[in-house]
Amino acid sequence: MTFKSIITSQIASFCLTTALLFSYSNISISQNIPQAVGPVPTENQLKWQEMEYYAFVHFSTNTYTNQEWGFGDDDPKIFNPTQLDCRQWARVCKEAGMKGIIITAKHHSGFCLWPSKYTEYSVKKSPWKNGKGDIVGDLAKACKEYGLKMGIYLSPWDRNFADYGKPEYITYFRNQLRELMTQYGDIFEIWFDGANGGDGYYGGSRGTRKIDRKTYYDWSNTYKLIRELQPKIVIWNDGGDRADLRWVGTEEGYVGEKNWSLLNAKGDVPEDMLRHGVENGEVWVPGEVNTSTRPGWFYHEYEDSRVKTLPDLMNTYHHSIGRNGTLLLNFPIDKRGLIHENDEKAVKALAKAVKEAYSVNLALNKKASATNIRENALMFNASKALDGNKNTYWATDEGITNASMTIDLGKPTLFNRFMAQEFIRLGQRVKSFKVEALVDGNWKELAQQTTIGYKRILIFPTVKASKVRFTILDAKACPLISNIGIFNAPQILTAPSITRNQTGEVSIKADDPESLVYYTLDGSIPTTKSAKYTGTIQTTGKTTVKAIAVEASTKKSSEIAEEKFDIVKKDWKIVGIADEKAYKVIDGNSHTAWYQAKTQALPADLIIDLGKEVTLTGFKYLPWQSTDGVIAKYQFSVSLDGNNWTVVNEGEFSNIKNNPLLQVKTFAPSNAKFIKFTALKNTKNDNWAGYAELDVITK
Ligand code: FUL
Repeated sequence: MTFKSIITSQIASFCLTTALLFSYSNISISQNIPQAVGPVPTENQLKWQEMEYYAFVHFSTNTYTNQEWGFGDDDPKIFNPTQLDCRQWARVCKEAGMKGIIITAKHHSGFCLWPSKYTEYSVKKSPWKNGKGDIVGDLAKACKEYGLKMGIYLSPWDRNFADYGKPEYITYFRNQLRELMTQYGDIFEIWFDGANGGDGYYGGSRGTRKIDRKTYYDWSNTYKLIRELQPKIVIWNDGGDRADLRWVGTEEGYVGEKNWSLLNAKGDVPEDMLRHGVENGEVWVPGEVNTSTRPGWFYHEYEDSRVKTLPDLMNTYHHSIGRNGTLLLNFPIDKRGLIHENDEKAVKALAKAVKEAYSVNLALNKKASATNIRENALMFNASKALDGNKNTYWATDEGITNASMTIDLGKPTLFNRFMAQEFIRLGQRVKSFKVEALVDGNWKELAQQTTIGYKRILIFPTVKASKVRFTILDAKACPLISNIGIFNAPQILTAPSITRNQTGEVSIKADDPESLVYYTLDGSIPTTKSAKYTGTIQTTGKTTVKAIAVEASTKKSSEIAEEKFDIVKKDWKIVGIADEKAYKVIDGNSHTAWYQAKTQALPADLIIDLGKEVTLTGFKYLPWQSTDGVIAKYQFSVSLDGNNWTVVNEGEFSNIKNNPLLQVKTFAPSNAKFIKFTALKNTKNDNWAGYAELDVITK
C-alpha cells in the first residue's frame, strides 16, 4: 500500500465513521441500548410477574365431605353454604396485599361453581340460592369492586363426566372453557392441574380411565382458543405442552434458590428443572409457587388450629417472591362460604410484617458508583438502580459480565435485607453475585448467591455499615439491574417455643435467630432483667418455664410463652414394645409421633414404667397432627407392680376429630409406678393408635 492510498483509506474510514455517528445520533442504537439475551417474557408474563402475590380459593362439594379429591358422585344437594360472600374473599385478599384471586371453577370431582349449560353437575342442582346462583359470576363482580384480577382453575380431569377419556370430553371441556373465557370479563390466569385420569364415578360406570397427558387434551388447539378469547391471559399447565408458567415441583411453598425463568422448549421437565428452571432454556416459563394456608387445599375443621404461623408465611414469602417466583396462596373456603377468621388473621399478619420489612428502602436515591458503566453513562449509570423507576437500569459495557456497584448510604446504617431486580424485559442474565458491607473500614461479605431474575431478596444478620458493594460475579451478558433495595426488617417477635426432652433439658427457641431470649423458672413474669437464655437448661422436677423473645436494638418484646412441665421422664421405660420409635411418645417433641401397628386390632395398650412410685391426678395426650390414629375413646389404668391394674379414668376425647389439640384429663389421686393407656377407638374406626406425646400430672 502506497502512502497516498493509506491516507486515502484513512480519510475514507474517518468519513464513514463520522457519517455513521451522524446518522445514528437520532436513533436508539446511538444510545447503545443492550439487545435482548436469550428468551424474554411476553407482555402478559411481565404483567403477571409484577403482580407477585395473589390468592387461590378452593371450594367445592369437597368442602362438605371433608375430602381433598371428590370422586364425582357426591350429591350436589350437600353444597349449601349459609353465608357465602365473595366480597368477603375479595376484601380479605385486598387487605392482605394480594393482586388477584384464582377460583376452582371445577375441581377433579367435576362439580361446577358456575351454572354451565353443558352439565347438571353444578350449583344449579344445589340448594344454594335455590339453584340460581353463580359463584364465578359473584367473584368476578367482587374482584372488580375491589380492584383485583380474576383467574380460573378448571380441572382437566373430570371424575363425574361419563365420557371422560373419550374425544367427546374434549368438546365438553372446550365448551366449558368458552363459557368461562367469555362470560366473566378479563381472566388473568388459567390453571390446568396436572392430576389427570384414574378412578372415578364417570356417569355411574365407576371405572378407571387412563389418558395420555401429553396428547389427550390437544393442548395446542386448546391454548389457541384461550388466547383468542382472552388475549391478556397467562396459561399455567403442569403437563402437556409448554404453557406460559410452570409449577415449581412442590406444594410446600418454595422454589429453588437458583431459579431461571427458562425451560427447554420440548421434552420432560423433571422435578429438578421445575425447581430451578434451565439456565440455557429456549423458552420463557417462569415459576409460580402454589401453597395453602393450611395442610389441605380444601377446608377441614380439624385444620383450624393448623393455619401457618407468621414465621412460616414469612419464609414462604421469601422463598417464592424473594426467589424470582410469584406466590399463589390458597384459602380453603369454609362450610359457611367464607375465608375462615384464622386464615384472615394469618394473612393480615403477613401483610403487616412485609410492610414493616420492605416499605423503607434505605438505598433509594442514594449516591452510587460502578466499576463499569455502559457507554452513554447518563442513561446506564449506577444511580439508575436506585431511582425507584422499574424502567431504568444500571448496565455495563457489552461483554463485561463482572462488575461492582457501590452504594453510599451516607452514614453508618443498620440493615439485614438486600434486594436486587434485573430488567427482565431484555432477558434474565445474572448467574452469580455477592453483597458486601463496609464495616469499620473493611469489606465484609454478607451473602453470595446465584440467580436474580425479576426479584431476589437476601436475608443476613443485621449489620451496621456506611457503604454496600454489590458485585456481579458472572452473567450471560452485560447485567441490567433495574432496582436495588436495602432494608432493616424488624424481628418477628412471636412468643418463643419451649420444650423439654426426656432427660429434663429445657430448650427455648425464638422464631428470629437474632432475637434475645429471657426466661424464668419460678413462675414470675420474664423481663430483660431475667436470666438470658444461652443454651439448654437442666431441670429435675416440676417446672414452669416462662420466656420472651426480645429485639436487642429496640427492646421490643414478644408475648410471654409458658410451659408447665411435670416430673422428669428420665427413668421412664416403655414396657413390652420392642420398637424403639415408641420412645417418641415421651420425647417431649410434639413434632415426632409413633403409631401402634395397623395389623393389631384396637384396643391397644401402651404401658409405661415410671421408674418410681408417684401420686397421679391426671394425664395428657397429644395426638399426631394428622387424621390417622387419632384416639377418640380411651381407658387409663394404674398399677404398682405392673400386673394388677386399676382403671382410674375412661371416656372420650370430645371433638378431637375436628380439633386434634392436647387433651388433659384429671382423676382422683392414685398411686402408680406403672401406667397403662388403652386406645379403645379412633376417629376413623380403624386399627391405628397414634401418639405425639403422652404425659402425666402428679399431685
Ligand atoms: C393439585 C390438586 O390435585 C389439588 O387438589 C389442588 O387443587 C392443588 C392446587 O393441585 O395437584
